[in-house]
Amino acid sequence: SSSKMKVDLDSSTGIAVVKFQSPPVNSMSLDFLTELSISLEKLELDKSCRGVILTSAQPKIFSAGLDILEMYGKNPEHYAEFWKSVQDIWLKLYSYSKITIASINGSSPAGGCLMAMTCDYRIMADNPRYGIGLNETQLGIVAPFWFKDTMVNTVGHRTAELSLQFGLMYSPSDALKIGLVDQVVPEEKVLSTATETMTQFLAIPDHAREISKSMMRKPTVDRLLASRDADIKNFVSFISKDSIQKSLGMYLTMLKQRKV
Ligand code: CO8
Repeated sequence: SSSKMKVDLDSSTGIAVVKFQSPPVNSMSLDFLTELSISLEKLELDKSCRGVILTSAQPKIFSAGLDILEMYGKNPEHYAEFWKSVQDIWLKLYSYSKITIASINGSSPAGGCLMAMTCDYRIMADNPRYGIGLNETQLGIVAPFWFKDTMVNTVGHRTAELSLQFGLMYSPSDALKIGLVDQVVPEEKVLSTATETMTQFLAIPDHAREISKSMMRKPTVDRLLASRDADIKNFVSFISKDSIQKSLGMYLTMLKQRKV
């Protein structure tokens, strides 16, 4: 295991648990994304692994999403490198051949929600203090088309449209109602429910399941593959704008002032 990812593979069941351990909030920095990518690659190549559960080692937080500091006050080369690694992790997870289950044991805004949505199944802790959603517009930024596609594929067009415009964060029970998560269970049961659900997936022949998954997801994956460079250019020019940098700066200040 690397420093930000704790990986436990049970070779008798074929189930790997990848725990994010990047305090305080598992924000997805370049290092976080690189380590997650390496862990996923290793597991993909490991024949004794058939499914991966993503969860958090931090209490109350699944992931705070992209690390805002990677998008604030840096140079264009940095933004481009960061965005490429965000694309990489999405491409890897959305087209991952093995079963993936998100064990969402805390809040999961923006990039955290995106990561959960790339999984085959989502189980969230029933704590009403936790929220999940694509809240980008609340930061004055815009979720890119492939974030939007992932949400449409998960909750449908109308719900995604409302959700994206308002930058809605959903409580676990509301997330369940719109189908953003598949199950809500008591906090202490999130991981064990993920394992039980994984066992149900494992009963399906891998090959048939993999082809079905790919059939559902390939058009969405291909859209980004066809325009990766343009998408990076878009991101870099958008995030470099003075007005956007100002919004992010205000949002960071707000996050810090919220402190008790
Ligand atoms: N990036 C960097 N730092 C963060 C982030 C983040 N995403 N989230 C929190 N932090 C920092 C806080 O500023 C704080 O720092 P400090 O200790 O220096 O004051 C520290 O982490 C702890 O945060 P909190 O005190 O807020 O912790 P809480 O336990 O009270 O709350 C939450 C945890 C709920 C996760 C809360 O921190 C939160 O809501 N964070 C913001 C989450 C967010 O809005 N993320 C959006 C990121 S943008 C994204 O993922 C997609 C971008 C798409 C880009 C498209 C552009 C074109």
